[in-house]
Formats: sequence, structure tokens, C-alpha cells
Amino acid sequence: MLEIVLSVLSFLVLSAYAEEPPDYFNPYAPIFTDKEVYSWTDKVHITIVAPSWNANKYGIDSIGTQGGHFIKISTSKHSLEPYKLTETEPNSGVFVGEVTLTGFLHDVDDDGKIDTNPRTVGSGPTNGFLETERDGGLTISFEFADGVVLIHSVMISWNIGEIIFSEPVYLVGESAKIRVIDPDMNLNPETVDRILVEVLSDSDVAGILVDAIESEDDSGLFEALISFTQNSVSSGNRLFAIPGDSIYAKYEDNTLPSPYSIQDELDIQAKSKIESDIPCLQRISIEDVFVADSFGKPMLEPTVNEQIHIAGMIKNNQNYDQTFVFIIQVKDQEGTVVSLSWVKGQLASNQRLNLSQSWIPTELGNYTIESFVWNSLQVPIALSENSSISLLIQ
Ligand SMILES: [Ca+2]
Ligand SMILES: [Ca+2]
Ligand SMILES: [Ca+2]
Ligand SMILES: [Ca+2]
Repeated sequence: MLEIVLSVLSFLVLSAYAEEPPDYFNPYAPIFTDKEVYSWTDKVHITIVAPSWNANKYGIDSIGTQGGHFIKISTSKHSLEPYKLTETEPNSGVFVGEVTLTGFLHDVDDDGKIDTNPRTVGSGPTNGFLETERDGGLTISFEFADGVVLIHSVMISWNIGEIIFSEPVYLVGESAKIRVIDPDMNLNPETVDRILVEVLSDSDVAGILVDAIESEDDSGLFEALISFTQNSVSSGNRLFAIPGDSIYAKYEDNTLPSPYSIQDELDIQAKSKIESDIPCLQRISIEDVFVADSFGKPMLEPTVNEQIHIAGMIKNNQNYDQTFVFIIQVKDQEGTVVSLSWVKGQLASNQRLNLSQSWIPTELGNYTIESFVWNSLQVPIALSENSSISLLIQ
């Protein structure tokens, strides 16, 4: 402390540069940065509060370039010195500047081409470019007074990207927004950057490759909007996917923090689902169920031990294919199921289909014929309202 005071005093004696001498006994000049951790190509906003360097209350002062009182901005292998910061207002005593980090040579999207332009140049307050390493620090030092050096350090690190769908489920007519957050891909803080995202569905595992665009020049947040089709192949930002499909979005992160190596890559994935915009029970309708003879003619008085056909017509109310199981069960007066049968198949867009099942009643009585449509027997989801008719066997 004594040493500092002495050197500050000697500085006072030699001082000739300022109209009013700094308050050397109160060297309040903290250095601030807008973040504590930066990515490799971020822009760093620097603020130094140094009221004692506000030499001219009526003019804009600057700091950092006066002999013996340099500001130095450095990474492990590169530095900018002297670097000038300028006062925000004539009488603020607050000095600001920017330095844009420029990373190192690296291929960020695995296409074999380098995507960065590392360089170290500039003298401030906003024109500085500085090369950085993947891990390490950035140090700003300011020799506030002779022998009094103020230092502020921040970290530089890559980040593991994140990817999300805006919704857990989309209806067929909706668009899906995909967001990727990876500050490492904000390669130029002055312009909108873009990254590639792969999007695929259970029905199209080849999928599409879409551009996700940075939301602002300096956000590191990338967004892509995709739509779904059930009737045509995937193309552009349109993905073939049918209701019930899971949909997947994948971003390959080639900028991973330690302990990953610089050459490592990691697939970051998100999952969502696509559902029909028609309520489940209205996707298929059972239009008509009746009892027919072997020629398809309605039977008015069916009798015991005579083969009858239970005929039904179902209709797909959606404009895409739908797999189905059409189930018919016959119950006697006690509610016991005496016949159970089903037909599996696929209905094309808006298709009507006639189906029938045969049954030979062995006893007289009143029966109930119930029919349902499910999507499958394995994981049954009802796709229609149930139909029920009564039948007297004589
Ligand atoms: Ca001033
Ligand atoms: Ca590349
Ligand atoms: Ca950018
Ligand atoms: Ca990254």
C-alpha cells in the first residue's frame, strides 16, 4: 500500500496531461464487462468508471492511450494495447469501448471449410478485433496511475447447444417453430448468422435440412419455421408427417466446451408430435350397419342356423391415409359376447369402404350388434363413435 501511495504521489508531481489531477488517493476505477463468460466470437462491451480521468468537464475525454496509462485487452496469445475508451458524456467520468472477439480457425458445421476469420487489430474505442482460444480468459488492464494497475478478467468458453420445439404437440395444419440456442454460432455479432437443422418424422426419416436464422444480429438464438404435409413429399421447409408421428429436430454442435475436444461433435435433439386437427372420435364415421344375406341384400327376418352378414360402411373424414381396425361384436340378451371379429386395413384420404363379417346365430333371441373403429389392436385409440343396432333372431 505504501508503495502505491508513493508511486501515486510521484505521478502527481509529474502530471502534466490533465486539466484537473485525478484523485490518486481514491483510485476508484472499476472495470465492468457486459458478461462474465463470453463465447469465442462475442462482442465485449467494456465500461471503466474513472471520474478522476474526467479532465475536461465540458468535453469528451478518453483513457487508455496516454503514455504509461495504457489499457490492454488480451487473451492468452494475443493482445490489443494501447486501447482507447471514450467518455459517454462530457462530464460523466464513465468510459466505454467494444472489442469483437474473432475466435480461431475452425470448421463449425463440419462441411470441411473454415468459418472464422481470426484477426487481432484495432486501437479502440469500437474497432478492436481480438483472437481467442476455446477455453481461457480475456483480461482488461488499465494502469490507472503509475504502479496502480486495475485488472478485470472474464472467461471465454464454448457452449453445448440446446434445441427445442415451441410446442409438445402440433396439429396437422399448424407450423412448428424450432429454436436452437448456441452462442458459439453467433459468428458475427454485427449480422444475422444461420445454422442448419435437420427435421424428420416417423413417416419420413430422411427428412429435410432447414436454415435456422439468428433472431437478432447478436442473439445466438436461431429459429426455423416448418410446416407439415400429408399429401406430398417433403420439400423446402415442409415435412411429410402424418398424425400420430413423432417429429425430431437435430442440430450438430461442433463447438463443444471442455472436456470435449475441439474436434468433437455432438447431436443435440428435440422431439415433438403431430396430431390430427379432427377430434379423435370424428376421424372415421360408421355410416351404416345392417344385416345382409350372401348377396348383400338386407335380411328382414334372419333365422337360427342361417349364415348372416353384418355389413358396415366406414368413412375416413381426414385428407390423409388412416390405418384402422373395424371391430364387430354381437351380444346376447344377457350381455354375453357371442361373436367377435375384426377387419384391419387402411383407408385412403376421405375413402368410404364397405366391410362385412359373417355370423351364424345358433339360438333364438334378441341380440345387439356393436361396432367400433380403432387405430390398432396393440395401442387402441377409438377413431369413431360406437354404433349399436338390435337384431331379433327367429
Ligand atoms: Ca469530460
Ligand atoms: Ca464450415
Ligand atoms: Ca450474429
Ligand atoms: Ca456450441
